Amino acid sequence: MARYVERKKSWWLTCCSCCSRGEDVEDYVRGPGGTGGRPSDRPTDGSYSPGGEYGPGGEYTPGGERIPGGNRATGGGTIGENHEGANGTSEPGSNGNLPPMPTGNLQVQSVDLLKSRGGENRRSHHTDEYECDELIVRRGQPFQICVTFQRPFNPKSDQVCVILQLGNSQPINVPFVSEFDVGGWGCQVAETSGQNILLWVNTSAQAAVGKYQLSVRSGAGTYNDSKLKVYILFNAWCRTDAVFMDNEPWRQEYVLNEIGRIYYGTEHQIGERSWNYGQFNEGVIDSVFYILDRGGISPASRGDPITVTRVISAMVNSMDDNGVVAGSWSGEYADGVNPVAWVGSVDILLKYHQTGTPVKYGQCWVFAAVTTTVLRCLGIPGRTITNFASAHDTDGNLTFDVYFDENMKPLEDKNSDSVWNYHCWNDCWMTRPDLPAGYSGWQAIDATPQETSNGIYCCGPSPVLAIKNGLVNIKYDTPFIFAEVNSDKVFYQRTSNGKFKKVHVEERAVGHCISTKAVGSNAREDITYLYKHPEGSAEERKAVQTAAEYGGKSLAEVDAEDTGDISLTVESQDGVSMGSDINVRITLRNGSGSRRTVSLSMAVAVMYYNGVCKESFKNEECSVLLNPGEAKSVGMKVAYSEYRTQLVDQSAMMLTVSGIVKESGQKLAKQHTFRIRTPDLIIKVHGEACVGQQIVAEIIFQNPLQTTLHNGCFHVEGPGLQRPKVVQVGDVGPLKTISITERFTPRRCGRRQLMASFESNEMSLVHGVTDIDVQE
Ligand SMILES: [Ca+2]
Ligand SMILES: [Ca+2]
Ligand SMILES: [Ca+2]
Repeated sequence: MARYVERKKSWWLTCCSCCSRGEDVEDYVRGPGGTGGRPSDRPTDGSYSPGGEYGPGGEYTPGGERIPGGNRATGGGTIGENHEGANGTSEPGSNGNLPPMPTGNLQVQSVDLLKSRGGENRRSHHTDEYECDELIVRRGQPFQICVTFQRPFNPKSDQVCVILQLGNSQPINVPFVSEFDVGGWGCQVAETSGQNILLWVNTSAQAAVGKYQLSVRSGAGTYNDSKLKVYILFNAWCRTDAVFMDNEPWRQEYVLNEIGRIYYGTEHQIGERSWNYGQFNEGVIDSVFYILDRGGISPASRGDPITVTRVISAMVNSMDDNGVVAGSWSGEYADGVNPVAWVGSVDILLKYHQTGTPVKYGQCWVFAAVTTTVLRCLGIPGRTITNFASAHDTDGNLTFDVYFDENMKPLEDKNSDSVWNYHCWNDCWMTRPDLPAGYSGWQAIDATPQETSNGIYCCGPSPVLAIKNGLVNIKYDTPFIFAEVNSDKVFYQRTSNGKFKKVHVEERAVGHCISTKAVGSNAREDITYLYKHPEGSAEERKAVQTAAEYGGKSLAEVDAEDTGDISLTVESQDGVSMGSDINVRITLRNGSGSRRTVSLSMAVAVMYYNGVCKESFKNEECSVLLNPGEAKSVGMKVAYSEYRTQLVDQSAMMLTVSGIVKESGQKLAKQHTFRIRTPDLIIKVHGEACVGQQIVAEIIFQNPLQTTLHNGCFHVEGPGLQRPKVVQVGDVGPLKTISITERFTPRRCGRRQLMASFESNEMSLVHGVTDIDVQE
């Protein structure tokens, strides 16, 4: 008995304001034979059947009992007004001693959202992987709920109405419909069984995404319970959803895959690492909704992926809005986490949700990877992409500009444009009803704070096709992304009157090997063709020309000086391991029929991956004499002892070669970047992995250097396996091997990946990953 008293009490306390006066509700006498009403009594064959395929023996009689327009009872008054309180018979306390009311106004006793992770609702909505016990559904697709009343439901005379409300926005009264309108709000009775009814509830394919409160109105009033939460997400499986993606393997990858590969390095030495997006990890979905709240998106805009992704690109960086990740390129990360040490997004998102303050620190791949997590968690197909030799056009003229003095020495204070060795951003998939036809599909968004758009640090969505064709008038922020992938590199020399003249244009310097993880495998997929026409093609020149015209600057004005008869190429060894010397070779070719003398300057500087160089630490000059038609190479060695104290985060260096040909006055200029390779971690798993059973993994690192690495630590995590964890190991001696042993208990079955990284004061960017097959 006490159980029912308790339930009745909570029922009234959360009911509509007219009833919830806070008085205790005493007795609540269960009726004779009242064993029904438990959710377990519901039919179990409730397969996904939009359009009203009712279960066997369904008493549902189409026709009479639907509620046209949603919330209006046919009897005249609204259902909400028709509760018994109006007659004084169900005032709290007033009916306590009455017997049950088999014929009274229909009163909801309980609502079961059928939300279990392995249940039909969550499996058919592809939400069963979320480590969250709420009902999570994708919009535009029906789900079932079971409603239990105090007496049998009479389809001929009873009405019920499902109400969904997002925050304080206008509640949605889900109308009863005879057939589900594809992608429209609607409700149908699937089955009745004694006091239970099984309802199909269909949400609009334009519904705002978020945490809704569900309530049910019946003849006796509205049943509210704060526990009745429904999380509604975007739906790539629904044809009428703006993020619909008509390809199951793509959806598996771009919505459901929790693990990604992120590419970095240089176009010649592409590195790759695994990343735990972890969009299904416990707490992540709430963090993501928190981000939307912090981003201040109105409920009306929360259904629009254009607005939502633009706000995500703003909120993932901390600029303007105290968003998720604080960027730093300083090399000093002591008061946070070194950007290269993160192994996944989960830690970052959970920390942000807990503290409400930006998490330190990130660089482009961290911003992009967290963005992918947010996109996939919300159900928007998304991927992380890497562009090599990515220009950052700081003055909006759509060219990457490099300035030299009269002697062809770089003018670092004037060179504000830069080329990042690589830069990461995101593609996300949606229709673009706001643009002329043809721009639906992949859209680029970039969450790394680089340049403001309408006054805030956000970027995109910009249709990838518009970027490809140089249509920089197509919103949003297409000029910026166009410049990243296809700006011309223009070299200027200061003349004696202090003005600059163009001395060289490289049309192919920017935007190479645009990469993303392939669908269904760990291979690298080259998607450069989506972002630009082939270098050297007429279409590519047309795109650059088009962009320049929209940018108000015709390339016709840009006449490079005659390129001359001496050519210059630079090669460096591929993938030199940390600790080894590096050999660079500069080759000059004389294409003329005369002798040529070239004065050459070479400068090597350590660079941050964003293209910003430290002051050069090695400079050489020489003079090269070339006979007609002759080619000559000049070698340059950069010893480990020279670079070891110089290196910053990503172990990259830039060689700038410039020169003047004595006889012709021709200017030569070339910038070449190269990268030092760091070692990999080895991960060994001991024993068979089963859900709920502890297993052991050994993670091994060998110091390749003759020097001690200080303040070493490992980051370890894997979705469904191991929550993010940091293990401090202190100093690692010269050439020493260390290992750590991690014990963890897999939470989910299937193929999982365990990832680890190692960082120290002297060396970071050390990663490892291994597959683990987890049995049920
Ligand atoms: Ca921001
Ligand atoms: Ca520029
Ligand atoms: Ca180009």
